[in-house]
Amino acid sequence: MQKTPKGLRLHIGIFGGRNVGKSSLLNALTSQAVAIVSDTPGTTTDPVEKAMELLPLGPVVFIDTAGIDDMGALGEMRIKKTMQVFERTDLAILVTETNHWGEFEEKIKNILHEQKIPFIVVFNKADLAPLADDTRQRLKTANLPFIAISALKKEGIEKLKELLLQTAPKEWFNPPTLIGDLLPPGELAVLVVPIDLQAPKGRLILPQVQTIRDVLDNDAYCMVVKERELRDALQRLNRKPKLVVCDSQCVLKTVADTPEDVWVTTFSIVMARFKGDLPAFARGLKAIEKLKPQDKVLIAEACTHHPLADDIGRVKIPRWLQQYVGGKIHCDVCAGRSFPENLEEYRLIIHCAACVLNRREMLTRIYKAEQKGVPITNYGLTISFLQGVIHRCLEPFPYAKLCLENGEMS
Ligand SMILES: Nc1nc2c(ncn2[C@@H]2O[C@H](COP(=O)(O)OP(=O)(O)OP(=O)(O)O)[C@@H](O)[C@H]2O)c(=O)[nH]1
Ligand SMILES: [Mg+2]
Repeated sequence: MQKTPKGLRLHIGIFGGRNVGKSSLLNALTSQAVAIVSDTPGTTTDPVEKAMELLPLGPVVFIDTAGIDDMGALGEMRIKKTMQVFERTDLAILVTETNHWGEFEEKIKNILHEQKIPFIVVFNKADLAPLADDTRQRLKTANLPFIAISALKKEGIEKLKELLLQTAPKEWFNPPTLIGDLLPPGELAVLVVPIDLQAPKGRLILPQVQTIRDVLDNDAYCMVVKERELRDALQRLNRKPKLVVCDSQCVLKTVADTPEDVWVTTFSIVMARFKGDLPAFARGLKAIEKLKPQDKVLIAEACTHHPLADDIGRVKIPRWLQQYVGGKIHCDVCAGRSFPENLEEYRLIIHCAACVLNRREMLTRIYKAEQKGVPITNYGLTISFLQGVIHRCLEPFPYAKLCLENGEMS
């Protein structure tokens, strides 16, 4: 099974003294009984790892560790293993019991500071006692993000996830490449850019420009053509390109004109991976199959452009959806920075390419949709799906393809 490589997952280490509830917290975060919990201190001996998709962070792996205050010979070995976990931790959770801050907490804090690992202090077992003012004050003075939760009662878990998002290393939100990883140095990509009414005069749009820049940054090269010239341009080449990337609106023709053994995808799909969560969007497509006449769909547009007569979000997608469903679909449009609160009213959210949003903002929108249990996808994926070519377009992204086929979660 194709999964997100471990190296591409954000590693979240859970550290703390024995019996503070680290394993209970792992289970609460993953909603699964992953780790053994007991009131005997020293229950966890070896680190326990659980990979999952944690929206809005995307693919993560949690690592539950043995209590670092463990004593005796066996304890020393455990401490050693726990110490090794720090080395692969991108983001840490320091767990302690409410209002307790002792020698071991101080020790872990120092290790995390030394290794420059961002972390959150979690005061667990808040059901037993509220967090005292002087504890709050102390943490604030030390400038440490903290939260009081109850792993047992599953209280504060959602807030903790939000705090994880805020504390995650910034680089995590800036994936380095659009298509560079699909295109080894020296390889060719063909970019298909239709020049229609919606194309801005005298320039290309941001995803096209970003893709060209990304190709150059990766020491590959590209050819830019309009959809009508693609077939002829491909015939002139003495070597097949590695990849063809097209505008979603000409995906059908591009797929037809590209040899079977050459990858075809769309700028929307590339941007969905770059800006959002491609597997989540691929899963969201399954909701289209279940749409019924009179269902409500939210069309979410991040920028506020003046709608044209044949606007993609307002006219074309609603029209194609209705043809697919065979009846009326109520499409509401939200534009700009505001994202409505009443998401639960919708069967599906179809988002634009999010050129003007950053990755964190887009991931937060996906997270909000997920919290309300509403599937979300984007314009380009929807178009490729409705045109029947989505499987071909997801070939370069096997995990997302699996999500479309199986609704694979992690
Ligand atoms: N009241 C209360 N008890 C909790 C909470 N979280 C965990 N516990 C209890 O604390 C005990 C220890 O929980 P674990 O999750 O095993 O703690 P741990 O930190 O993994 O312990 P070691 O693996 O031994 O280091 C168990 O009896 C849990 O039921 C909580 O939020 N509130
Ligand atoms: Mg444990």
